[in-house]
Order: sequence, then structure tokens, then C-alpha cells
Amino acid sequence: MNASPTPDVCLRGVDVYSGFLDAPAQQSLVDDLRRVVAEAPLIQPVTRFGQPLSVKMSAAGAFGWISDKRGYRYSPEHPRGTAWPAIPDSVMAIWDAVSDCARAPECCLINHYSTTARMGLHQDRDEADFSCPVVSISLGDDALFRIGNTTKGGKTESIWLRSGDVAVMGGDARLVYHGVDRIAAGTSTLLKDGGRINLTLRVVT
Ligand SMILES: O=C(O)CCC(=O)C(=O)O
Ligand SMILES: [Mn+2]
Repeated sequence: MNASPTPDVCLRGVDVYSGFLDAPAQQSLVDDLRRVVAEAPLIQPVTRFGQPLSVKMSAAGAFGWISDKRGYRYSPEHPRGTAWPAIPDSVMAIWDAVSDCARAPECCLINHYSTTARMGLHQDRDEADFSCPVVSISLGDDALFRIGNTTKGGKTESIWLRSGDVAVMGGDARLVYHGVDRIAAGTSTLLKDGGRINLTLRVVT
């Protein structure tokens, strides 16, 4: 792990640590995540209108973020009624290295993207304390990550997030609109079936 506190790129206030995790660290993170999803299986959430999201999700920590016909919210339980597994120490260590935040993350959202999945522009604003950053970890195929503004609309810029990259949305960039336009299939061999995993760490309360 490259524990340098200096980001390699800062795009619109979003700090990106390129290649923060080397190949063995990425592999052991994937192994840790397999244990998490064995306990808390990935599910395909739907919007309150019943539209499936293209990303499959699970979580670790005190809260997971879920979406179903009742709408979206943080929940202390997986939809099947069990507490979420603990956030792996390997993931906590990444938060400690880059977050510059005294509080610990309460949610590690696990987003699984097939090569055709995407995520529309949105803000992360369901949390109570915006002084804590959002830390995002990329594993697997490259993702074209779009960053806009703290208000809706206006110009945007994009950056490819690669396996092992860590991005931090904090400070003035805590509430920037962001999304994933596409996944570049076959750019990583980390996940045996391809695609991408994103871990999004947040303090919720
Ligand atoms: O997959 C990503 O890089 C972003 C995920 C995200 O924005 C979210 O889960 O809120
Ligand atoms: Mn987000």
C-alpha cells in the first residue's frame, strides 16, 4: 500500500490516489469482500417505482444503503433481515490513511458493476455530517467517473478510475455531483468474471 498522503490528481476538489493499492493488496481486499458477500449477498436494488438499478449492492458496517419500493435509505439490516457484516480491517486501514477524519466509517457500500452497468450523476447527501469525507475504492475494470458541481447542472469533467485507485470527496467537494458513465470491459483481470467493484465508505450519523 502506498500510504503517501499526497493525492496524485485533484479534479474539482476530488482527490485521487492512483494505484494506492498494489496487486496483492487488491487481491486480499477481494478475498475479504467475498467473505462479506457470503454473509450479506449482493442484491439488485429497485427504485421506489420498481425500476432496477444496474448496479448490484451489498454493504458492511453499522448501516447499509438500500433502495426498494419504499424508497432509498440507510438501514441497519440487509433486506433479508440480518445485521451487516463488520467492515474488514483492510478497508478501515484505507479510510485511516486517506480520510483525515477522526470518525470511523459506518457504512462500506459495495457496488458491483457488470460491464454494462452505470451510475447516474448524484450527490451523496443522505448522511448527517458532511464534515466527514466519502472515500471510494475501485477494484476491477476501469470506470469513467464523471464529476460535476455542488449544484445540479453545469460543466462536468471525467477521469478513469482504475483498479487500486482511491478517491476522496471531502471538504468543498463533499457534495459534488458524480457518477459512473461506463466500465471498460477487460481492462483488469482482478475479478474472474470481469466488471468492477466500488467500495464507498461514509460516516452516516
Ligand atoms: O462507483 C463509483 O465509483 C461511485 C459510487 C457512488 O457514487 C455511490 O455509491 O454513491
Ligand atoms: Mn455517490
